Amino acid sequence: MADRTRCSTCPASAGLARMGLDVGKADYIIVLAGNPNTGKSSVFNALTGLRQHTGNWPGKTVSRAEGGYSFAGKRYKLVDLPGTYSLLSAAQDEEIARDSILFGQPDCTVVITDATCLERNLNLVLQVLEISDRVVVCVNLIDEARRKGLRVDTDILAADLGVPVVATSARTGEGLPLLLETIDRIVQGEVRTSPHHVMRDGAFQRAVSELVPLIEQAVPGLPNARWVAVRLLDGDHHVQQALLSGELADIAARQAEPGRHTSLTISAEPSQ
Ligand SMILES: Nc1nc2c(ncn2[C@@H]2O[C@H](COP(=O)(O)OP(=O)(O)OP(=O)(O)O)[C@@H](O)[C@H]2O)c(=O)[nH]1
Ligand SMILES: [Mg+2]
Repeated sequence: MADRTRCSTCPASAGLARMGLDVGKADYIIVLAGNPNTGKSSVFNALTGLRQHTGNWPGKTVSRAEGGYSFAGKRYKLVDLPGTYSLLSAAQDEEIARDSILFGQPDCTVVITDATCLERNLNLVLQVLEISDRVVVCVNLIDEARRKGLRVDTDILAADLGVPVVATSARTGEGLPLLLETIDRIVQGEVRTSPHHVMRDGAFQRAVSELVPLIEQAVPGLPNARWVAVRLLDGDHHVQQALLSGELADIAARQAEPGRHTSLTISAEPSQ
């Protein structure tokens, strides 16, 4: 049974109803992305009431899992992804995460980072900022960072990245109410973000602008044609191959298929 109750002692509970597997017709789709072992499934479990497998080693989540919660009168579908180090990775075990982040078109991407090794995690954050402006950076394991004497200034980080940054502990529930509120404000369009983009010169930008319509023509309905254009200009052979072989078109079609995730909820068990 899904846990629809509001736990009065849990700090994450304000306005939150955990809906377990019972997502129904969601108003918004939220994806949890991040490097391996940053607490994505722990955040997922805290918000949905499900029991995705967690543990202190990387690579536990191997397929996407879905669950639901409602907050502030809206129903959210939350997608827990396997960890990925980079959107540029060709590693097969990062494929599901990479394709979902790039082509899944969520209403908001939450990048879960590990506060104790934030710098390493920022690589993926910057890549996600290149492809979406509906992003929240979650600095998780903040309790662990504090224990190690580390301090993260979320205001400065948010100003540098151009998107909201929220410090959380999925273990204690700290920061989760603010995370829910921030996601809500992003999907409602109440927060104007201005994601940090890596500086490229004018000639490069012009080449991107010329390539984008050609890519969109070659692969109709492909989200993030701009990202594909940048990768082609950077000489990425994997992307070039995927475009020429029709693989990109297949990925885009798969991501757009309704109900394509159903089998992947199996790994998630309701908590009660
Ligand atoms: N202290 C502390 N531990 C946490 C927190 N969030 C997660 N953990 C622990 O960190 C480890 C990794 O958490 P997971 O939720 O499995 O991480 P993940 O990102 O889903 O991992 P993969 O699926 O392998 O990529 C587990 O041992 C969690 O109990 C937190 O905020 N504080
Ligand atoms: Mg996981």
